[in-house]
Amino acid sequence: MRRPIVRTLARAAALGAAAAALPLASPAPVAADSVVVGGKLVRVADSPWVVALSSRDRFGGTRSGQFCGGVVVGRSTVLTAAHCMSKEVLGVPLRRVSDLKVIAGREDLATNAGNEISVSNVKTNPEYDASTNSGDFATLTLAEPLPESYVIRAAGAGDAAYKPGTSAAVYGWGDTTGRGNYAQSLHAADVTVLADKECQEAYPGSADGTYTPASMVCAGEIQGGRDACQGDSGGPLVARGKLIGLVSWGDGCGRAGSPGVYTRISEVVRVMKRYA
Ligand code: 4AZ
Repeated sequence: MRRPIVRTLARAAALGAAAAALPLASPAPVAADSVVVGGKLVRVADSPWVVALSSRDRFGGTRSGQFCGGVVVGRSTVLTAAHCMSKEVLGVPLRRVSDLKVIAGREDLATNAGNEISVSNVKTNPEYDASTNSGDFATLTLAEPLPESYVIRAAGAGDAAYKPGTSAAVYGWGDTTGRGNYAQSLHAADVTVLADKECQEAYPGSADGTYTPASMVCAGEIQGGRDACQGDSGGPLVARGKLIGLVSWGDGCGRAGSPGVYTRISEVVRVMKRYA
């Protein structure tokens, strides 16, 4: 179904919090190849740049208020998806969310490991277009800096990490089945960077969005399987040890012929320089 991604995410995140309160209620089988459909559990110590965005006021406390992902690109700078800051996701305008936090160093959302850091400023990309999904990023400024060791390098334009066929990994606490089963602990899935032509054929333009090579990159397995899903938005796609994308959109999760679409980081870097 082609539904507005952002509304689905907000509703799903709330449901996820409720489901997590009953961990034994209905343990859905996770297909071996189906995260962050088709993913595996990973240690945040091995990927310290992955962070959770949290608002307990909006999403409840069971999973630390997690509703989106993010990635540390500077000691005080986190990137996420622009759509994560929208009223559709938050349920209220961003200015009404008084407890927005970045959670670093916590793989299990049921614990209080790591750090919760207040966000002192949010800047949504002025070029974000919600109708095509192009330019889907926002920068968060942290009230206190993280250690330098948390920062991941961004892959610039022309970096080999963007080459079709490159192995990449996507990280998040989102839906692991496409049926509203939100992860309690951090997952990652291996996906392949696809050629722009394949992405354009998959998304020539619909209510979901339009694949735009200049500002997007797509990844997955053309036969379906491993993919990002609801709740992973804003989280990192990493290849060759560098950040190449932010989880942005797609038609469902892990469907054959519907790869995950990511905000292209080289474009984020370009736009950030322009507005710096
Ligand atoms: C979402 O709704 C979403 N399969 C994120 C990623 C993908 C689809 C939907 C990619 O936030």
